[in-house]
Amino acid sequence: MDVSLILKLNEEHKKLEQAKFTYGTAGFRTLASTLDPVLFRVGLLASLRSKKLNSKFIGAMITASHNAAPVKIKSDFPKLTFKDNGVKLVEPLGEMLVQTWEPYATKLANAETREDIVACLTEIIETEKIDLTKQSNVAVARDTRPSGEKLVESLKDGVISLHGNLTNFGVLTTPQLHYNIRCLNTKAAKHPYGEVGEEHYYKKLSDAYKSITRGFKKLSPLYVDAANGVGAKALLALAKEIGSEYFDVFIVNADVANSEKLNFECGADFVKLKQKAPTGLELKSGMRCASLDGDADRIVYYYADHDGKFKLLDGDKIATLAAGFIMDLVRKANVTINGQPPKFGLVQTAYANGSSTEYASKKMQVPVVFTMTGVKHLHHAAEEFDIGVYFEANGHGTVLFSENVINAFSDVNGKTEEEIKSLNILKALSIVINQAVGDALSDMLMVELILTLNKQSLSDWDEAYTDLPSRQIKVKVSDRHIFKPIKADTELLEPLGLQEKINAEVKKYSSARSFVRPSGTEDVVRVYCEAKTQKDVDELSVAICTLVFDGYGGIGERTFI
Ligand code: G16
Repeated sequence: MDVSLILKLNEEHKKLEQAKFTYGTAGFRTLASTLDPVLFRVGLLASLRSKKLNSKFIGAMITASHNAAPVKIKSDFPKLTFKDNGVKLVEPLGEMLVQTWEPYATKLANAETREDIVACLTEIIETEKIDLTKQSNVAVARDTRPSGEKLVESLKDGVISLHGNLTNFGVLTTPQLHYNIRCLNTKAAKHPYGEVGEEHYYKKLSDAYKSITRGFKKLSPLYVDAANGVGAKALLALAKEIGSEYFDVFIVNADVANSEKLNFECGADFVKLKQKAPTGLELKSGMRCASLDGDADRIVYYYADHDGKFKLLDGDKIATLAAGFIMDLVRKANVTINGQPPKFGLVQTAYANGSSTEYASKKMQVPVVFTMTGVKHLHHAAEEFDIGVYFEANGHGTVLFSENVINAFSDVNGKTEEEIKSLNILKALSIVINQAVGDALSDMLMVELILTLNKQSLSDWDEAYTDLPSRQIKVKVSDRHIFKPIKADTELLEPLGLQEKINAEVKKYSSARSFVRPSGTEDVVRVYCEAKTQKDVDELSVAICTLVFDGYGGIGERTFI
């Protein structure tokens, strides 16, 4: 290890004393102005990870995804006071950083002195038995946040300090970086994932989509709110590649040049939480609409019913649509693995609407597994199945096909016309659906493909089940780290006594549930409530938010709904 080079470059990326960082739900995410030393250290860690994995490419995505850039200081004047950014590391096949390395990331980011940094690196090298003579390859991309450009330079210095190579892909969606990383690392594999580069990503998705929808009646236009983020440019390029004879799209909230607009009163998170259309989209009956988030890894659909009422089709609805469609195809195609039907499963989190879980487990007879919040947890759980569908209610997810099931699709030729047709659709779906990570654009094409083949409108799709009324509210507290969730985020171990108080409130309502957990991406505590009627949900939400705010250090506004 070239300690003198590390220490020399470290001088340019000094950490402010007392700044504390945690590798959370989706990596490091906090004020961009504090992230320079973190990115330098992430560059060091990514280099070590690559060396550990025989020089495989490791990805670093610089994004704060759904986090809104601006914070209002006066309700009528949205002035920027804080701007977030973040970084997450990507494993060779496009998964999130292996969880055993997260503590290294946190420890390295918090190392106070130059001696601490060297000690921490030495500990990782020794514990992981890393051969420092191996080359390291790191690839970085960023979303449209202006702070990203400078943070790439900080990361680069970290990579260079360990004599690594850095490939800079510039501005991409998060899933495009994951795609590139998987392509780079499977170039020489039996089944390469694809060719590296944005244009190849668009072509791969587009070719598979067109191969199946050709000859079917085109759906009415889709209005997509791109959250004023990187998804706007990517969707435009994808739609161009597909062509308007297959897919009509109108992109709104595509103002990438004005970064203060990113996720501001728009985007998937805003639409899901506020249960209303974003600013910039005048929702009318008959329109088909969707919203992406700031780095285009989430998507939710919505429409207005005949009475003009806003109707949301969130991640749970996407999951059940996909699961039902794929299960039916697998049955029709007669696909088996060692003589048995493929193992099928759905992975959800505590935020999944109770109706969706009941529909999946009782009506569709799909095994449902619950994990903690964070796609990194859902992804691993989904890998346990031959076909694992995972979606968070917020619209983040994908469908994973195991190698066994992909081989089974190729092994069976199909005897009847129905078998052959079903197999072709399954093969195309396994290409359209991003296998590395949840991807808003790929998920959108999956949904559009299913609706085209099923000849379904958004309201037809929505009929599968009716959501229980629910609310998710953010409460600001002085220290969210005192909240310690257990049992897949459904209960709190600490602060002592709070869970009992929550239980007592929930008991007052029929079919109700509520849980409280600290966000891993924002400085807030999230409160989720669900009950039989909207009135019950509203009352319960106010009661739980009041408990948290008054008893556990609430700060700022005390209005919850
Ligand atoms: C990230 C994670 C998601 C998670 C979300 C909210 O999304 O990737 O899995 O659901 O944060 O997490 P939390 O409730 O801990 O703040 P994104 O789209 O921001 O990357």
